[in-house]
Amino acid sequence: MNIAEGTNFIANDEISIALGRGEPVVALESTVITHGLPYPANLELARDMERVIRSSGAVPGTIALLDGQIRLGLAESELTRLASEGGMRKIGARDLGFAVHNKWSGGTTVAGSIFCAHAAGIKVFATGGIGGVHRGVGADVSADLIQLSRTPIIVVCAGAKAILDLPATVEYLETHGVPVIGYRTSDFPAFYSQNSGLKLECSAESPAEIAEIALEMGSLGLKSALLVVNPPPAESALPFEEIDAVVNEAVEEAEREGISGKDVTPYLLGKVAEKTSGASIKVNLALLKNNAKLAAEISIAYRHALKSNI
Ligand code: PSU
Ligand code: MN
Repeated sequence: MNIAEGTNFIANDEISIALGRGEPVVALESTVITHGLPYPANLELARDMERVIRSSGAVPGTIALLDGQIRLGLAESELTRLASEGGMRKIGARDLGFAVHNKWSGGTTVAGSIFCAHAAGIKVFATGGIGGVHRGVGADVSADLIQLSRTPIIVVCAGAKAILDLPATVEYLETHGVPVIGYRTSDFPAFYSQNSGLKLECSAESPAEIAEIALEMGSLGLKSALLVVNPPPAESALPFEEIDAVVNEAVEEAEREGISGKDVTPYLLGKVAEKTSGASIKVNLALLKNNAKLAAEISIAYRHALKSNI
């Protein structure tokens, strides 16, 4: 761990031991639990993701704030609290100082979580979709993108949601030097849909290949994340055109109601779920588990690659 003793950053025993022994650990965010999905789907999901990671042979580490402590690895009762209690904050990397100082509880975003995961020495992180460049003029840009550009960690996601401006998001990643690699695809996935029509330059066929690329980046001293985009499972994916129309309506409603800042993403996610009568939530759950599994496989491959490189 690169974290000073006696700070408000606490890893549970299972994770401390696994990290100490060099065993595979997969970090998970928690804004998807506090702000991304309704109760009880959020709790079911948090448990399922942890279960999938364990059954694939890695240790799951959900990151969240509980009463001002940054926690890595949560007990069942703590996951339940996060999923069901009101007043949970949405915490990005810049909020960590306030959150500890003011004893907040809440979910950490991709930006907040990868900062913590990297500080703890974790190499692989899984989420559903990353934040990105929002649609419209004077666009709101998620801090996830900036944090990805300065955190050396493998991030597994299903691309970004069509609530965002996807071409601008992909462009931003390029400008800021974040490599994007398609897992068995050459198309940037759009979270609910397998394809966005945006082409990728790189793809990988196996977790081992991804692990080797990340090691290569590390030995070169590159400081950015490696963003692995994993399309949602075919059985639950929705057609891009269908979801795009729903999103357009949601974006217009958000503008009309004057929603801004960190409330935009949760508002749009809620509207899309409402308008697809839950179909969006079904894809969301399926792809999160799919990403957790791939992340676990990559974390195992990374450990193998590391050993064979010594
Ligand atoms: N996108 C999703 N679901 C989510 C989020 C994003 O499809 O739950 C959450 C993630 O935690 C992400 C955060 O890091 O929202 C981004 O928020 P913002 O756009 O305010 O940066
Ligand atoms: Mn924002």
